[in-house]
Amino acid sequence: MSKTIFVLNGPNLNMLGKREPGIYGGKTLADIEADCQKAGADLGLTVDFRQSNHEGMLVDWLHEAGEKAAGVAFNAGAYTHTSVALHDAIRAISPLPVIEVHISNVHAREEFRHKSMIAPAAKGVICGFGPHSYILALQALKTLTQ
Ligand code: CA2
Repeated sequence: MSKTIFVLNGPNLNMLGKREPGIYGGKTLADIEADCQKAGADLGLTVDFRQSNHEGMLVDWLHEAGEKAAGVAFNAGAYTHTSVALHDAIRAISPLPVIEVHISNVHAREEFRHKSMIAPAAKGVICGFGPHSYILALQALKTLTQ
């Protein structure tokens, strides 16, 4: 049976492709989901792709992943830089591998994006490769869960 990977997306990622294409590119979140579904199928993984603007919903989904998933690719959006709750939720589902994902290179941007609250709890971090960051995370999770 194929393993399930949760791909979780935080606030404002539903706006991708509609605003600020200079930073995040022209793809919509639906385009990125389609790419993840294809890559997941090629890797023999089942992808459960979700987005919420609400921190508590992301906490609930991480807890759900702890019961149902083999790993998580997690773009927490701006909550990356602020959320102790998401840090704690990732630790609460340990040792489930959670990979922090960003479309942009957060280290080449404003100072406030250089700090991640979730990176210390995550298995690893992938950022700066545009939407391909998600595919790299799925490939890493395939290897980690074999
Ligand atoms: O680069 C990433 O993937 C980010 O997680 C994207 C977040 C940002 O807060 C993080 O620092 C880095 C922003 C999500 C998308 O926000 C939009 C804002 C306006 C228009 C379109 C998207």
